[in-house]
Amino acid sequence: MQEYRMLIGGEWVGAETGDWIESVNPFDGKAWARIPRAGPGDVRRAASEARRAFLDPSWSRLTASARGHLLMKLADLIAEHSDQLARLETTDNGKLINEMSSQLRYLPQWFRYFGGLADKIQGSVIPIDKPGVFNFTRHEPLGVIAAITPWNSPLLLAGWKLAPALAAGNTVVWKPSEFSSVSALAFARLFELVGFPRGVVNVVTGYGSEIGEALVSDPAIAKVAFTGGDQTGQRVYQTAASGIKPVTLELGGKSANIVFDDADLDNAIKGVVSGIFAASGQTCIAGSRALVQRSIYREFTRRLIEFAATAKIGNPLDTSTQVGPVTTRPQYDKVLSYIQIAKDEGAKCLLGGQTPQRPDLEDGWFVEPTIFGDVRPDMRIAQEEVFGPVLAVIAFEDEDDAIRIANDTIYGLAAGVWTKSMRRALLASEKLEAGTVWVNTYRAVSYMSPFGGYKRSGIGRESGIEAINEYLQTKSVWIDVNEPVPDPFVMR
Ligand code: TXE
Repeated sequence: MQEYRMLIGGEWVGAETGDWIESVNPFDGKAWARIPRAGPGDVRRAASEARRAFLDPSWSRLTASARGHLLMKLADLIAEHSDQLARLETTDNGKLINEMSSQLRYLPQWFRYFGGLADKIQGSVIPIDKPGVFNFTRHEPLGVIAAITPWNSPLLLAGWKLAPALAAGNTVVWKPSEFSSVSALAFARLFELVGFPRGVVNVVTGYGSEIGEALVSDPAIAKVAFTGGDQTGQRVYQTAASGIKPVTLELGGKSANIVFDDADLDNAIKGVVSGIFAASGQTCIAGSRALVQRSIYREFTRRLIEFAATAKIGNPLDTSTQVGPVTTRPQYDKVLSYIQIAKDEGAKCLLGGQTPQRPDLEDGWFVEPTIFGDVRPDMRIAQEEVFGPVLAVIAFEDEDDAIRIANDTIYGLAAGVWTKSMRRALLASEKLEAGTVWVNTYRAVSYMSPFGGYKRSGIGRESGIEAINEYLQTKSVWIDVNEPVPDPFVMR
């Protein structure tokens, strides 16, 4: 059993209680590593170390260019270690090695992009309407950022927070998911190797239910950047509100892949499959609803089932595997319970709908790629986030109907549109209530493009230039050179 330690104030430590959590491999259900089970005391120490580091001249007096350079060096180191980190992630969360390797090979770009932005954060000189008075703005870091991350793409989603937060000059306490902390603890070594001052990045591991609130409410924490479920996100938001702390929240969705009757069906089928089965449905942007125009509904579902049925289920460390296990036991139970709910509500199970009956998979948390047809938009399977390989197919009549159904959920993270018509593409991209709209593609993300949710899918944006503003605050500076000082009893 491999043992990992937390990084607090530059020291590698266990939990102060001496407790551990066993990390389980979702492929065989066996514990393979252990991580510290931090308590509120560990969190307090990490937050205060991060605050100390924020004020320490080794970080606060570092030039923005030097800060950016550190992030670039970190990017190179991530690239060097990407294979090793990807294997850790796959062993810990069961997602395909192909998927985790490609995420890890892409991750350095976030650190390069925001590293490059570090010394381009500049205020403005305002031609203020008062003679003899100068006014300019400074964009300053907020202080200590609590980065709370989930288990589905542990390092990628952490990078989306850490890269802009550090580029802006903040320090960080990072709490990865209790289900997938190993790669975070391995990754934390890289900050040391690059030469970040101690305490700039701290990693605490433990159960969200035991340390989440202590972290969010700690007075040293200035802001919370969270990715996870919407119920937890709501709690984090409420706790942050009592300290008047800003948040960025990325909370998942029920994204629609809309297939119009003029679409290239081969491409649309690949897009729909990649949206829901590629990561066993465990992505916030999962296209978990396929909205298909009635005139092509039969042909589309027939071909979709044919294609999805060929997906190879197996060991996620095998590069030929296309569908791996579900990451956590609670998630596995949740997915199976939604399959039952869909059946009970009268949706027609067209593919899958159970665990694969194969001896080599029986210890893992596997669910077959599952497709439900005849789904009505008001069914729970069409409204609630399952976060598993379960697709709901819904028929629509025309453009207005498609948009109405697509927008008829509490979420608004992403949407896909499959059409050859430019008019339909533009119309849909304008009317869809979603932070991302893909036309004739799906699951494309980039460090350059803003990502985030409408409605209950979240607050704020990650990636792209504007993401840096999530980690900055503006100060207005006034300099008055007038002599003598005018009437003190009148506003200037
Ligand atoms: O997530 P949680 P869970 C959705 C998905 C899934 C559901 C539940 O639908 O089925 O959420 O998953 C930490 N204060 N997504 O329970 O609880 C926790 O330790 C502060 C969507 O695993 O949201 C972890 O680090 N933090 C999603 C992080 O929150 C707390 C990704 C996320 O865990 C806390 C994952 C608390 N009180 C799940 N309680 C996406 N948007 O991609 C827990 N945490």
